[in-house]
Amino acid sequence: MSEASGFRGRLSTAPTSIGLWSQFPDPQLLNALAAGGFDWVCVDEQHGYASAADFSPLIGAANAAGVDALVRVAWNREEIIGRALDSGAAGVIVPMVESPADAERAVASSRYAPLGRRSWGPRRGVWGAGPHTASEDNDSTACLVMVETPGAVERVEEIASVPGVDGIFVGPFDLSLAYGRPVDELLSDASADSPLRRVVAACASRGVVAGAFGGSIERARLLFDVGFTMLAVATDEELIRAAARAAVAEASVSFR
Ligand code: 3PY
Ligand code: MG
Repeated sequence: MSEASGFRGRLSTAPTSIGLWSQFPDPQLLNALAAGGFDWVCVDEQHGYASAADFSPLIGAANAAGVDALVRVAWNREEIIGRALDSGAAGVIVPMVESPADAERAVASSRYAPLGRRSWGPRRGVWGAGPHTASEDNDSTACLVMVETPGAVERVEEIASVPGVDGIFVGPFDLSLAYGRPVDELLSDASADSPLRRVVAACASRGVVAGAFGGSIERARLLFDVGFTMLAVATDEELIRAAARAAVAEASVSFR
């Protein structure tokens, strides 16, 4: 692999980055929200409303606003990761990675030979966009693996050491379920041996990015305080619900 470029390069050099988690499969909506100035958006195939047919229009809409688009794929499977990247995603976030072998599978699915076994067949913005080679794609495409189980935390140093893993992305909700601890307690755990601190330390020592899903500014702040630098600070659904509540509250005061 040569120098990191494109999104992968930006991710590795940015001191912090803020992202929007996208649940709705609506390109116009994503374009409007991305234009708010996020560094990246992530289309959530695992728990959002989008499926593979929505990827290209959603990614194109984010890119039209000048924003990189990732896909959190539904599962760690070659054909799902391949379809997301073929659709123009700048990278993938792969859920429920529990071991170095899982991480190696995610990397292999994200990279063309000789670094992996991704199959050639990009769909969007490639044929008309000037030179585009497999090695350029390998250099610019990010692979982030999700740590969201206690077993993964126990092996996070090994997972972060897998060549081609660009970052660890924590799913605090699944992690809190698996530990049987409320999510906000987990996020506020300031002890030296807290699971989140262990993830951040593993990332720092291996030189990979420490990312996490916050879903709100308050939770993103807790994650930032622990040392996470790539933060999903909002979801489209919550932003819209909050804006609707605020509009109704203001209108009610003024007009009811
Ligand atoms: C989690 O918190 O488990 C996530 O996967 C965020 O979507
Ligand atoms: Mg999760």
